[in-house]
Amino acid sequence: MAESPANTQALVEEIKQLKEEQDAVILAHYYVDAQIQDLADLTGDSLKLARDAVQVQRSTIVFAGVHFMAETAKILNPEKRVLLPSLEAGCSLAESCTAEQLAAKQEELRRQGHDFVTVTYVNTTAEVKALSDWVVTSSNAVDVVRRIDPKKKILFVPDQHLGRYVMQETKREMFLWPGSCIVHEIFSLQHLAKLKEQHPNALVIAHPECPKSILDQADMIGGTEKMRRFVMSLTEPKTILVVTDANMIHPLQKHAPQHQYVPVPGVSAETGALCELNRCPHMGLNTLESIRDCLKRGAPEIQWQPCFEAAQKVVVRSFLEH
Ligand code: CIZ
Repeated sequence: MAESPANTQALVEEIKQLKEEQDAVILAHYYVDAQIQDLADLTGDSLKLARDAVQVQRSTIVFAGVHFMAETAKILNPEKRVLLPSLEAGCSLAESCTAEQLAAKQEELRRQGHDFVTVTYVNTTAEVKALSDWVVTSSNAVDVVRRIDPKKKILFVPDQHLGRYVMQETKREMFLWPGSCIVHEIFSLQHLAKLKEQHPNALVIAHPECPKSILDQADMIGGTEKMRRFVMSLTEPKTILVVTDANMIHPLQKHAPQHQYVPVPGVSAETGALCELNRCPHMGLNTLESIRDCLKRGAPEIQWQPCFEAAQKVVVRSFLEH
């Protein structure tokens, strides 16, 4: 049941107080609930939040996002306490590529005589990052790939759609891993076509984790930070059809209120049911209550793991030095 406004306000005040007592900051991804984004000290996509995390002065970071994001914050800040409101907040992409599977693929390509580098999307575990040459996000993947020695082949893991988009933009051949995001995979081409008919002057902005059939309909393709900057750059009011997690509409609306935003629905692959607001269930585990509880208990905490050391070298090179 939804909280009453008075209860919500009391919860927000309690979190603010706990944040002071615990010397904490809250970092929130654009895909979490609007109330949490408004309460956070910093919001952004995973690249911006990873870079923000290294500037944090306080001793505790509460990461309102998913596991790989909090893990990346810990990798970059070993001395800080990093809390994640729910350890269950995972990612279908991270699950699709284990370290064992990646090591086996790399071994197979080496045996076949390929000279390649491994470019890994940030939506992966630290163990997978530790086996990689570069870690990329949807914000910097094209730039990073453009700088890779053209004589090298590229193994891109685990998002096949982002990989295909990067291949198209950079004209680099890649071996693609067959992973995909459960949110971006299910946007309905049919509903997008209907919305385009209803709003003939609308612009379509789509995330590169979407399949090619959707990206072919887009006026602008980009990660969430690029979307935010794009809508801010348009002074004339527009209708914008948004093809990413529906919670992204909140920062778009906040930073560029001159436009009308329309979420494109998804269709469940299993049941065929329509999701008017297509949102990541893992991000949905971040609630005001779970943030309050994790600040109160000082848990769940991301603990340093031996593989973080190797992952740190790759993440620092990719996010902070590149
Ligand atoms: O990079 C991120 O934060 C993700 C998962 C999406 C985006 O484009 O912001």
